[in-house]
Amino acid sequence: MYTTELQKNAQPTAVEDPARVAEFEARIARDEFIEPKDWMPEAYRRTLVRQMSQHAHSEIVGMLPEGNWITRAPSLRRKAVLLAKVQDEGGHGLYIYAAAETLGTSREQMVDALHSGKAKYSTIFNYPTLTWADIGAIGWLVDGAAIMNQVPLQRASYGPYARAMVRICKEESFHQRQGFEIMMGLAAGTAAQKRMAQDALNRWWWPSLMMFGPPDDNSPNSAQSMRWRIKRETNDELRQKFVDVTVPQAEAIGLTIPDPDLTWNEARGAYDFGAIDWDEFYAVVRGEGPTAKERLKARNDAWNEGAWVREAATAHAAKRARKAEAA
Ligand code: BYC
Repeated sequence: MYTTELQKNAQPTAVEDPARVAEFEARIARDEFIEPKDWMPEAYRRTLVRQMSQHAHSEIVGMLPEGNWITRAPSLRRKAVLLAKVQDEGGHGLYIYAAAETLGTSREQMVDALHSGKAKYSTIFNYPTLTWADIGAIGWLVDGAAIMNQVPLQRASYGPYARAMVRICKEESFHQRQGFEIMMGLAAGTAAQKRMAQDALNRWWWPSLMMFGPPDDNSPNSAQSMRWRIKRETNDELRQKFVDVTVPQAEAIGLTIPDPDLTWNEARGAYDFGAIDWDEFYAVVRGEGPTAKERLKARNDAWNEGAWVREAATAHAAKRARKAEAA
């Protein structure tokens, strides 16, 4: 389970024309966007399909933990905001699937890989949302981490991916603020509300740090993706930036980051933080996360229950095409 079949099943790379490879490398060095019809090395194409399909799956699976709270949001305003946010995530998934399709892998192939459990999606969405404060913590921390990772992706070398990220980042920034606003309200509320906010922070903090991926010295894809300018900053660099931005936000609303080793390092101008439990990370990547089975079942059920809509839309399109031909 959880191997990247789309990448691993790809045909072995044929010997590529060195002149074309050199021209491609030169375009990357000039910071030009690579577009769908441009020549590109097969390994570059495979890396993009791998990362982009995982990214799209994360957006779609990521709708589930928050979708779980739409009917239980504490006010009409909160319900409207959460509904809009969850819809945005669905839209993000669709932009990224569409961008990934320009690389020659069909949406059906990508979605099949998700539904059969072969594809990866972000570890963070395999944790449960137990209280309303979790919705605040997801917006604040998970969307906050996502923005940190996605801002540099706006300059990824593949044009359709980079352009999809521009709109996504704008929407994510609204998501982050709505989450922080929920946490701010709870932290300034009754003692029980403040405890609920702190409990959510305690449970989401470490998984949020894991979202950035393994440490740089154990990240097999980073070096090549940095050379190709798909990734512009490493997993550890982005994780550090996230910690540095988020700690003062927690302090501002009177919550405590659950890390006794967290200290400001004057010399580095950054926070030192405690050790991440990488065993937990790899277990969740292997599909052993607390809600992994539930998430996969929910996606498969949604797909199966929506079959009639796809069939009706296809039949309608065929009817319109026949009418247009006859006219
Ligand atoms: N979870 O060599 P590495 C959102 C895998 S959704 C699972 O560092 P890379 C939102 C990695 O795939 C937005 N797997 O890889 C939605 C690789 O395995 P494969 C989520 C992970 O690609 C709803 C292996 O570990 N954001 O914002 O250079 C509600 C080695 O890693 C994870 C994205 O998807 C993980 N956390 O770097 C709220 C960002 N980390 O593929 C919010 C797009 C690593 O070789 N993706 N792995 O079998 C990326 O930026 C990069 O792919 C990563 C990993 C930084 C995640």
